[in-house]
Amino acid sequence: ETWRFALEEVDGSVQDAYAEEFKKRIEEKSNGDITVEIYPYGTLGTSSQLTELVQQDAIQLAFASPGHLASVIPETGVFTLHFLFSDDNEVNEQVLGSSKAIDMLQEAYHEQNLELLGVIPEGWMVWTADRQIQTPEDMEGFKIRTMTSPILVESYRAYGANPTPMPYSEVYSGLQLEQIDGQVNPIFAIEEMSFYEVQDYMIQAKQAQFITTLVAAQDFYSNLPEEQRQMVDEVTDNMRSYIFEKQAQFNEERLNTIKENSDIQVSTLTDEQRNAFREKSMSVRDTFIEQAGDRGKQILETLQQDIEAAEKQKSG
Ligand code: 6CS
Repeated sequence: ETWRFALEEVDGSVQDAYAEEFKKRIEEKSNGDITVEIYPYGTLGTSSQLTELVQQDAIQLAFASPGHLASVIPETGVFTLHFLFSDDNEVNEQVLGSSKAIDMLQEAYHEQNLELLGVIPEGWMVWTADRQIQTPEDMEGFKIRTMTSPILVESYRAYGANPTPMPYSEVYSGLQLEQIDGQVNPIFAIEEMSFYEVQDYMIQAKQAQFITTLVAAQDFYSNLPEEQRQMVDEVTDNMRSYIFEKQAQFNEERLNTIKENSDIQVSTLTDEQRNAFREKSMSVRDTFIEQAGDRGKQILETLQQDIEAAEKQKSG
């Protein structure tokens, strides 16, 4: 039996590291009854197309990042809201692995023929640009590529930027041809997609994590024999700590690679500078609730409570 697993990222990415380890663990545990075939980004289509293929059970497993998926499941847009999650990514990882908000979200996935298997942070979203950005004023008229969900577009409109949604595969050429002035992604992706080669500035504002979701075709998942379903649940649970360490390692190492291979200017916003963006970002929560309705509102509030509680607990 073959399970097809599609990635929204290329070979060597965080999603690839996840899939390779998942494959290894499943193939071992099933004593070779199951083979996992991995399809890196570019082989099957854009993120949105991959989601459609899973909905049809043409592919059994895929990553479906809220930055795109919120076009289909608006509730997932919660993961793209700015200044919602903790500045401490260990807190975020803990909340994403345990919050009741994830169960509420499962309903919304089921309505779209998808089974939600995990919510996974991949690192801080970092701006790359053709100019220095330290204030919302610096974003005035800035053509920033965003993922394709409407709520993300609103997040950058709130800063005064001119957001341009497009698929991941078009970003490099968009930057090179100056159709866009900048983009936003975690550091590992900025390195492996070579965006840093065609940009002059990298700005770390810690406004959001890149959070992805792992999905299965719902029919596939619910028709699995009980012991295989348990195996999938167990493996995906245990994968959490594995991938959390990997993403931290990839993001750290590749910042060095970028610095070694270019003279891109890397900066980090101060708390005061971040606050100016934070203030502007707050109105986007209302837009999110308009788009995601009551269930979206409940998910947002549950996450807020859980993040706050986890932060308190950690600081003692
Ligand atoms: O920017 C994007 O569209 C993509 N970025 C990453 C890091 N993963 C998948 C996503 O589609």
